[in-house]
Amino acid sequence: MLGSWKPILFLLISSVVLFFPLSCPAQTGQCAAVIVGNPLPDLIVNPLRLKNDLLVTQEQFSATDCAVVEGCVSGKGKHQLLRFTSATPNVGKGDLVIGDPLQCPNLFTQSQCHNHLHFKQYADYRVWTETGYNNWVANRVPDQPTNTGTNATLLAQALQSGDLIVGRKQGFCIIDTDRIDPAVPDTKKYTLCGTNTTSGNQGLQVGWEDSYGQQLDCQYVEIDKLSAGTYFVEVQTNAEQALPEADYTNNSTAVKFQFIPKHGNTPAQAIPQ
Ligand SMILES: [Ca+2]
Ligand SMILES: [Zn+2]
Repeated sequence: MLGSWKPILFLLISSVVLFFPLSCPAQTGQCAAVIVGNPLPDLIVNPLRLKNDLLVTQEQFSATDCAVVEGCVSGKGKHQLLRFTSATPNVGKGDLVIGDPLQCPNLFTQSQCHNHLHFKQYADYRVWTETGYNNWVANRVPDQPTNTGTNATLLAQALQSGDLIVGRKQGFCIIDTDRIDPAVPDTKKYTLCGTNTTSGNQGLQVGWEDSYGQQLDCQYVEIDKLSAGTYFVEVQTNAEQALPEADYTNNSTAVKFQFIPKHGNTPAQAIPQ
């Protein structure tokens, strides 16, 4: 009896071996290593989340607050902050696989204050004058990293001239937060940030976004001395191209806003244009 099952069993196994890789989404290897032949992820910044969640706050910091220790604000005391949400969808054809950040010292640094690892190059936050932003968009090289060549020079010049009012990097844990493509399965795969001593499992599935809400620590830029006027807030993900992507030219999003400083009892406002 068993003998007659053998050919069927063989067919079954060989078809599983042959076809499973095709039905399973291709992805990067651990620590975002490129697997030759596999489609790459493609990160973008969600423009609506950035636009909808702009908020100006006044907040008090002590010298031991992680925001001060980590350099999210310039020092202790009261600061005016522009808060916003950064959400980064993966619109590519391959998952971004990172796995346990403890195994990826090339990508992550330990934060003693937060007791977890930060991927420092995940998102750059910038506030620009109108002139400054228009000049940046006209002259930057979108497929090149921001830490070398023309882009690095433009950013340094803009910071010196005051057209780039503030620019800094935000540490991230990269996980599936929200599904944005209804065509992909509604099951999270990468959910665990990990800590400095326990393993995590980070990554970003195709059709999902990693979202950092405006209420979170360090989810802002300091705008203490900003005067009334029109500005741009820009978020660029993977600006230094530390993670492999199919396309680097779509990694930046900006929202134009009118800034109205606090007057009398009316709090300061950032009104998206
Ligand atoms: Ca991209
Ligand atoms: Zn942290």
